[in-house]
Amino acid sequence: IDMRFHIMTLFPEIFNSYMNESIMKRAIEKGIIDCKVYNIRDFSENKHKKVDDYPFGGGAGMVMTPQPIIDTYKHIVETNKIENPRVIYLTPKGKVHCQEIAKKLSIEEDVILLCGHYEGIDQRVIDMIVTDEISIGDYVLTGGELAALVVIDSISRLIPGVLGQNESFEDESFENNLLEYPQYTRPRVYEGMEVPEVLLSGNHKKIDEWRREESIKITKERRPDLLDKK
Ligand code: 6GU
Repeated sequence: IDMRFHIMTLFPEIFNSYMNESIMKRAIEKGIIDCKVYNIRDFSENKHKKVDDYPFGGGAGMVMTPQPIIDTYKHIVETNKIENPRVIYLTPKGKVHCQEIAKKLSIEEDVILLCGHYEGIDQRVIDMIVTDEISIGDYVLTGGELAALVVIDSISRLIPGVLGQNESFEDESFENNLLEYPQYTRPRVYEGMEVPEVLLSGNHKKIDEWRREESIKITKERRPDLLDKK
């Protein structure tokens, strides 16, 4: 197994359908990746299995308490014999996720993802175990679960063998800070709309040139910030 994901969450069911479908399912069956989900509530020592409490200093909402989270973390590290794991806390306060971060994480053996809920988690958890705080964009979600799935997906598809021969990631959007060129398939004419002539020419040098020009054009229009990064 090349990569093991360990997800800490209060809503473990969210991950089931995703992990049992399509490319992720295939990668798990092939033994390239593994994904374990841990319910933080199972580790609560409170008699009512409580996992949150009021914020000191007052304010709206609830804060996740340290004990169940830290005990879940210890369980993960001990049962899987992990040494210095990356622990990613999904939060809108985090660094905005991108292809470069996905690439860096794809060389790890174990990645622990911590999904927050309510108004967040006690800062001491972050200070004790969190190595990276990641956001998936400038909007607010109800919890970190969808963000964890986005991060897991973006990492998984970079691990050799996860994508098939025909799903290469080498010349697509963001790998070269360019948006993708337009794609066409059969039929050659649909509702009177034709496929660009150059794509039918068989001249691969011309086709590559056309695609590169189209990529630059669309990137200039939609994401000029990417061109500055190049
Ligand atoms: Cl990682 N969590 C939440 N709750 N909202 C978000 C987010 C994460 N990233 C963007 N919005």
